[in-house]
Amino acid sequence: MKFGEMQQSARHYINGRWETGTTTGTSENPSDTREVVAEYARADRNQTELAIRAAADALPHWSHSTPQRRADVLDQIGNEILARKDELGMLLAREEGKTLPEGIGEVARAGQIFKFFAGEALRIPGETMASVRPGIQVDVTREPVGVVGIIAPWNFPFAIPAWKIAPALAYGNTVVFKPAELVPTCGWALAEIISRCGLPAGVFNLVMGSGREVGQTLVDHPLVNALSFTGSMATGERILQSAAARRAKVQLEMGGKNPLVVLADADLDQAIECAVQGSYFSTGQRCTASSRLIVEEPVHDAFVARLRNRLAGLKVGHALERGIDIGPVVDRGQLEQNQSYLDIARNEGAEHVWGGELLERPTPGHYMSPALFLARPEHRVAREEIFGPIACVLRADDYEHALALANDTPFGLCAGICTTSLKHATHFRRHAEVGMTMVNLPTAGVDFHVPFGGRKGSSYGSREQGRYAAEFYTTVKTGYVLA
Ligand code: TXE
Repeated sequence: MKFGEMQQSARHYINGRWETGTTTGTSENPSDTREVVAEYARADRNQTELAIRAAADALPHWSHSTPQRRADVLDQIGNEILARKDELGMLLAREEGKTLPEGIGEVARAGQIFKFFAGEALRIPGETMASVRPGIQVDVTREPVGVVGIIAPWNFPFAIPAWKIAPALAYGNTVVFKPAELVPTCGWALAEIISRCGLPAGVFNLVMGSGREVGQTLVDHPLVNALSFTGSMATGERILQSAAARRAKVQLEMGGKNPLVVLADADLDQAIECAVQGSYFSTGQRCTASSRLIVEEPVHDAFVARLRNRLAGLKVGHALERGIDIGPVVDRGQLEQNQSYLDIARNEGAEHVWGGELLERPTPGHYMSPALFLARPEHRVAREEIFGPIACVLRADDYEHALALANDTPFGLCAGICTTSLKHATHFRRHAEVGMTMVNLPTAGVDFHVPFGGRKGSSYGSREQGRYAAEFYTTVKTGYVLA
């Protein structure tokens, strides 16, 4: 099957069968809103419950499957994703609006994640220890946590589901996966590959539909043992409360308002590239985007002038057009939210430097030019996650002031610094209150084999990705034997 170019008809995958929904929806191409990417099935509460029961029924068998079996399945999924990265990348670009190279890159990353966890399935850790009592042996083993509900956002419709589904299956759990409503076809394409890799019925299930109905059913259902969510802070908070009330295990990845500090001794060309890539690529729709550029006084004006020139040269257009730097905003709602922040910024007194206009292109889409403001730390544009191609520059008196500004946020996902000073880079790495730091690199753009996640309002629960994912997708058992 080729998913890249045609209109698709996406169905749920429940208990090993493809099912129509109780209703249908359509997903559209944000680069050309006349184009329907797919007609997709939407589930209600009952249909979601069927998927949850299927996952619960499949658990005893799958949780005792051999590591080799799980490794083979995950490796096969990873191989197929990698072999079809161009076609799937095109589907991603059509449905989410990333540029084609970004889409292909994301799909390749999803494939690598499955292959990484194929290896991890063979390396499930355990410990043996000497007991403090005579004649006793102690060991600590890891077991699957159970049925995992996976609730994904729209901004990485292949990579984020991959980094949740792959470890869930690797460690012997069963899955009910709900993609975001804006990108059901990407979720379905992933499910279509997973459906052909030899998993027993019910081990992996896909249900599409609204957060309020499908998502909330997953959150509230007593058979769902663990919930992995990526999305907005408001939804994450709600999920946390419901999950805690019934003591389900929960892991939340939410927003960011990531700082990129530029010190006076930085290589300014490099700093500008870090800012452009980190703040504006993928249309700024990344939780790791550097939406706060904190620039030390001596280079402030030169940095702003050069960044402005660079922004003026960026090409915004149809995600599949060759040579485009920035695709459209994902949908009308997000575009309106972005535009409202431009008004908020101006009304609060932030100085507009560049961009933010709605753009006309040959195809009707949600296009806007990248925007830059000079802001003060108290401005909302410098405090709230906007999730669009909008960044602000904050002026810092010196390094200490820059660090204080970097940490002055309710978020704590990622922080970057551009400097040639080892002393400042080292200090920053130690004192940035975040889960990930970058030196002379954009804040966005991470490896797939090491932990991903943050502190403060950005994340809750144990880390995703790398071998640290075992923390969430397994539960520990301590065994004592009289020897
Ligand atoms: O997120 P939601 P949305 C931020 C970003 C964006 C805003 C809104 O600022 O503008 O969130 O995006 C499901 N129970 N981020 O509306 O609502 C929902 O269906 C269970 C940042 O897309 O949080 C979707 O599958 N699930 C973020 C997922 O939750 C529910 C990435 C995320 O949707 C639910 C995305 C409920 N009650 C958005 N309500 C990042 N930082 O990466 C919704 N959902």
